[in-house]
Amino acid sequence: MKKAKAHFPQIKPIAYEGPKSANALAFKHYDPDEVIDGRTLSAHLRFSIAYWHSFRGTGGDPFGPGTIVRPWEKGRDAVSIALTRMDAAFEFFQKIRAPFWCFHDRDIAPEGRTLAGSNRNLDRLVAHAQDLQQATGVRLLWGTANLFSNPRYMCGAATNPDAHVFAYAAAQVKKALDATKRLGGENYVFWGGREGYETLLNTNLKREQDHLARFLHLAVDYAKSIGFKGQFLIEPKPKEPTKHQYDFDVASGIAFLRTYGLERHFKFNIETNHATLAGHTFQHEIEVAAAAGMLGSIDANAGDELLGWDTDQFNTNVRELTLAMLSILRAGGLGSGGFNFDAKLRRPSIDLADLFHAHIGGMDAYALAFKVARRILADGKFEHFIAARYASFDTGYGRDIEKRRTSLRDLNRLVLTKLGEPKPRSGKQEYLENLLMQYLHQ
Ligand code: XLS
Ligand code: NI
Ligand code: NI
Repeated sequence: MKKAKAHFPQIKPIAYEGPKSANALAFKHYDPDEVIDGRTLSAHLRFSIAYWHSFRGTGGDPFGPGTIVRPWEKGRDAVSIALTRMDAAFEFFQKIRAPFWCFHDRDIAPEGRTLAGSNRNLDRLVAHAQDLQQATGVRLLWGTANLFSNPRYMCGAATNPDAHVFAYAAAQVKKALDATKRLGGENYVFWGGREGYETLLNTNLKREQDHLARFLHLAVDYAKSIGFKGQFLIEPKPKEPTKHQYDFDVASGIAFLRTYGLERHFKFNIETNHATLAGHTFQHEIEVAAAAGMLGSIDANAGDELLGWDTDQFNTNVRELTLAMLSILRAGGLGSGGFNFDAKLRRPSIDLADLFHAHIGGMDAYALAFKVARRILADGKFEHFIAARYASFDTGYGRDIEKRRTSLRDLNRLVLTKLGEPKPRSGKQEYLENLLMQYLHQ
């Protein structure tokens, strides 16, 4: 492969310079090469860049067109532009020191006039991605299919009332799975963009849910038939673009997967901003997935407390991320997952350097949170507090309850003859919040 021309000539690969550095284009907390417990920080955190936001996002919103104009967005035709764009993307992945990337089929290759034409374009770009992955060492965290932008999917893809659209979406997923496998993708994501409804006046909810499950089973079967070993992930989101999305949050996702016998094949890709849209904290969604052994990966971003939609901002809230990281580390980490920056620049952030500032902040915040969470766990103060809070279930009748060795009759007798009234004990929330603050500002 010929050496591509630099698309970010002014920017050198981002280096770690430590917390005191005044260089805005340096990491303050994320040293990708730092070895912790025998693994580099880069291998612990598995950061990934989202192609759609960073290389297809233009800053457009419902009130106005895009503001971000990239110098590489020119060429003879859509495919040649896509090839150059991908060169720029891989240069960025390397300079920002991200070991992974993620994409939707339609982010990397333009749609053709027919499915066969789209597939040809995709093949072209997947071949190019293969070369670039090999040349740079950047790997694919996950692939997915865009089943929500094209007008054919306006009433959903797998949940579309028209079987023709279901079939088309199935064909598109088959191809996206082929592409993901070819690029060594470690996971494959289903985000149910328009798999929901706008009004129940025109919707058979039960039938749509059945169809969604059928669709996922078809994908599982196909993956098995081609020997794709990646982990399947569901990415819950309660709404937007639809009024109600079927994979509303992790809890409803678990219920859905179990209802249809899919739970062995899926884990969750949890997005911070989707958690908050569902009325949960980020940490809550992680805990619910971890409790079911279904914590898969993270779409790292943040919403805005004052805006009720998916603003997909870069997250520098170290407190929120430390709590999330605590739950992730307690669960034993993300396995084949990683932290994918499903986040976009604000509309006025039009400079090339802004793309770097955004990711540097996101990576530094996660690295800091990782270190603080590790310190908290090593000290064990919170662990001991929580363990002590439930200690009455470790022995005696408490243990019998957990081990299913008591009945209502037994417990009734016990309270009447021996235990009497329970003695209230403080939950100590303020004490614990202060303790957390101490760790955050050491
Ligand atoms: C949109 C989703 C989307 C998925 C991938 O809200 O976050 O970007 O991550 O389809
Ligand atoms: Ni996402
Ligand atoms: Ni999102």
